Amino acid sequence: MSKSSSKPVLVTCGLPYANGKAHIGHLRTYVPADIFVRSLRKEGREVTFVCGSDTHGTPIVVNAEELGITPKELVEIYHKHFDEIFKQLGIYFDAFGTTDDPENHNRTLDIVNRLIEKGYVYPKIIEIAYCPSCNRFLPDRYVEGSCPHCGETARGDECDQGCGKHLEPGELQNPVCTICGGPAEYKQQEHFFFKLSDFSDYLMDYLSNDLGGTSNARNYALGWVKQGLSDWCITRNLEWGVKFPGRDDLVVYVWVDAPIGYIAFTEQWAAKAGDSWEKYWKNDGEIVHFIGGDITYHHCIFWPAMLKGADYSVPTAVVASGMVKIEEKKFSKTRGYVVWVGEDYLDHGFHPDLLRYYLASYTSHTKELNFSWRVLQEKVNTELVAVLGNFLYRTMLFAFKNFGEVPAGELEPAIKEEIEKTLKEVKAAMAEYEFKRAVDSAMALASFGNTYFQSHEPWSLIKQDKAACGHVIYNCLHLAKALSLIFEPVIPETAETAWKELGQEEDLHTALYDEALVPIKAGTKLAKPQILFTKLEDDRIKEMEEIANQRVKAANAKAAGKVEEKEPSKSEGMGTAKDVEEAKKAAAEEREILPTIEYKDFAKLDIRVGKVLLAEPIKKSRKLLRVEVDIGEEKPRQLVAGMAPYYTPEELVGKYVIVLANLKPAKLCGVESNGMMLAADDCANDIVAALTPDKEIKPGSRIR
Ligand code: B3M
Ligand code: ZN
Repeated sequence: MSKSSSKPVLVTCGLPYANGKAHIGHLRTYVPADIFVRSLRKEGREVTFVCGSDTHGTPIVVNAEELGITPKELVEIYHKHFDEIFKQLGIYFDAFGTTDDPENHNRTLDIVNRLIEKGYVYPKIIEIAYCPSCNRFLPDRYVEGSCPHCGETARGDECDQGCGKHLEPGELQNPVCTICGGPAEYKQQEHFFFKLSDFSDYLMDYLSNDLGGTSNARNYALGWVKQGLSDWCITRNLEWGVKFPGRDDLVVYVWVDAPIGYIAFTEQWAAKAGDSWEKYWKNDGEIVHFIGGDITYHHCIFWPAMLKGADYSVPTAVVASGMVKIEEKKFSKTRGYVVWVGEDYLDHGFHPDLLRYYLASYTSHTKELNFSWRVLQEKVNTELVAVLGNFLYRTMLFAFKNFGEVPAGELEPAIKEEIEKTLKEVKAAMAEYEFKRAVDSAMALASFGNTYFQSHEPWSLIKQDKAACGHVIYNCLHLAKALSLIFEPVIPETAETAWKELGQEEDLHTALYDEALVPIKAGTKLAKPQILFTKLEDDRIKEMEEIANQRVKAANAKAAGKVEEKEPSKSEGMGTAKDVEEAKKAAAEEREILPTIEYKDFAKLDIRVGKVLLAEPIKKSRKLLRVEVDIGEEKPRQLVAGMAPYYTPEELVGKYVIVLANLKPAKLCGVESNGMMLAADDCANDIVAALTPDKEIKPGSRIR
């Protein structure tokens, strides 16, 4: 990012596959990108921020097929999901489209046609895996076999369990069809290749001299170019996707049309805003891509070569994040090391700003980030609560109680200097994508504020010299205003609360950093402050750790082939490409009848008819209801049921339901559940139906 430039900047984020729910790993791209965008806007730069759902490719087709829905239906579900999650986290894109939108089909065709015209695309007969019993070609994940490089089990397009190499069609050995499990054979087929090898010299120069961003991305990419680039097969035998020009039986490979989405979404924004997309993609506006480190190859090799070949502008910077670990374990959905943004975080009432702060300040952007509930607790309690929250709250409370408005005073030069220094550090750090450094220097300003407040003892000063006290508080309030501005990119919602309590009328989100140097106005009315951050108590953290442990246990049990407790979450789709296998397994399990059991096993279950007496939402959760059920005992039973998305409390009250009465009690969202209300669950369609007896029957009657 060139510091002195005043060019407009387009910022994009790697497109989430519309194939699974958002987890904390995803946010490592989106939160820092949003912070970066907000910060640039605070510097007065013109910024456009776009993203969208990646909707094509075999994983999505395979997953939809397994779930018995169309790819279009599947991607609609997850597109909506991501759109909502982003908004809840305060991440607002200027456009959030999908790669199946007409703009993207058209732009992809334009680029592919241009590459064809310029001689960069050629046909070649290659060997493609074909399944004689399914009678179809097997692109990418439809075929498994052994890796020609390392011998490990691999998928059609990637040696996912071994050496990690990208595999071209036809390279995989001993191919097996993943649909029927039968042996596949290689058949000759015409496909189309992009002459990537023609771009070696260009890329070498571009990566060494022009591309900005983080050095990890550049260095990896340079290494690959030095090893030599091979041409790239850009077509697939699929129906779902962008048709290759002139060929009804082929679509372009998903990694062709996915990055082109960045252009299509810019077009969507431009159409809405009455602006031009060409200022980024045809002229010299800056283009900054935020991505996960694992898709560097696509963004630093394939993508600039395609753009260059088709006469579009190439990216100015690629910012690649490090990996995310969960409780020091490698992220893995099959092994249970995953934290879902919705049900594990937001639904439990944790504030989005806490997570934003964590992701920005845990470590440098290119390093590995560990998410741990304990660390979250510690960072919140010792940094947000004890330093920033403490300064803002004590300042505003003192000012509100003793003055009710901003008292008269003058901004001390030392305070102004400290703010100037912080601003300079924050801007410099942001320009280098060093978000942790930026947040740390902002926090140092809050610390400075605490020291200033403490050492001036306004609580004694007020008794001796109200004017002198007013002056100190004036400076503290000014610092509070500066802190709201400087922290806005990281914790936008909380910063806005503080800003409003300070009586500031301008929109904080469009206010510039420079406003932090404009002395706060004496006489501005102050609002009664609220506590901005509250301590995360042990029991909340323990509850989350318990959920995490249960998930890992369930995953282990599943892996060991034991009969496992059903996980509460539904249709756990696949976040990244790697997880298609899981999706298939989950879908298969859904259909599969479990092994036969003895009657004595069934007899262990105490299942009874219950009548719902009361149902009410649980505050901290969007899924859970607290329910009281009469099951023929003296007192009604309290249950916690994940029914909120499917039933209103009113619909449940009075209903006869079926309850597993001897399930070990468990606490969910702090509420004890003494049993389980049984329901039928159609995961694929997200329909849940409570079981109910066919006629009215006495509560407590047994099911056998
Ligand atoms: N949909 C997600 C990933 O591999 C993939 C990104 C596309 S960016 C153009 O991380
Ligand atoms: Zn391999």
